[in-house]
Amino acid sequence: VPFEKQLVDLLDPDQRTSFANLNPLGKFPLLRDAKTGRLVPESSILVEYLAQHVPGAARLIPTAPDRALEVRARDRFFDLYVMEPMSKIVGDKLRPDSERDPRGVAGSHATLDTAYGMAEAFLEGSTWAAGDDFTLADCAAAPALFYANKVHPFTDEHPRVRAYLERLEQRPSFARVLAEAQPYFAMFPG
Ligand SMILES: N[C@@H](CCC(=O)N[C@@H](CS)C(=O)NCC(=O)O)C(=O)O
Repeated sequence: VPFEKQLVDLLDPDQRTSFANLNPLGKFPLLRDAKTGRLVPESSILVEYLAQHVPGAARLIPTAPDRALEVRARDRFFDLYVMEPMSKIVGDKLRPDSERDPRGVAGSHATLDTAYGMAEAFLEGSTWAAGDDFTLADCAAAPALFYANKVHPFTDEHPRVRAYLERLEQRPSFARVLAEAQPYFAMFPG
């Protein structure tokens, strides 16, 4: 789908205010449909919006209801149980020592252990997160696993998860995201 990318620097007060006028929660990505002016926040909704409104857009949720549920369940799994604990660990690293939350961070590491174990099991015999087709679940998995692996590295117990992330990184769309994000990786706390 053709699109025009607009980078927003939240450290710039004017840009922050303009963006907050469009999306008060201040979260990326935000899609603006140039034809209708409609604003669409939330990545998973944005993917569904494109499938509904743009001919030729990828259908990343299967039409069969049972398969669709499976894909949505995996999308939620990666968003809530990999992305969320990863963000908690990263957020904690960015705080001053006096505001750290060791208990919350330990809980997040434990959640990632459990989630990696679950992913290791469901990836057996599957190329992608919900079977042999690339779906919305893989869009959720890509950034979540990429950053989770940095703050809570995969071990030898997770060969399938590791190989899965490698497949995701080779996918042209995700490879492009990683290439465009390269200038900002230095800001990620090590
Ligand atoms: N549930 C949202 C999460 C979006 C999100 O957390 N975006 C991050 C960047 S990837 C963000 O906007 N961070 C800026 C901030 O929280 O100030 C989605 O899937 O779109």
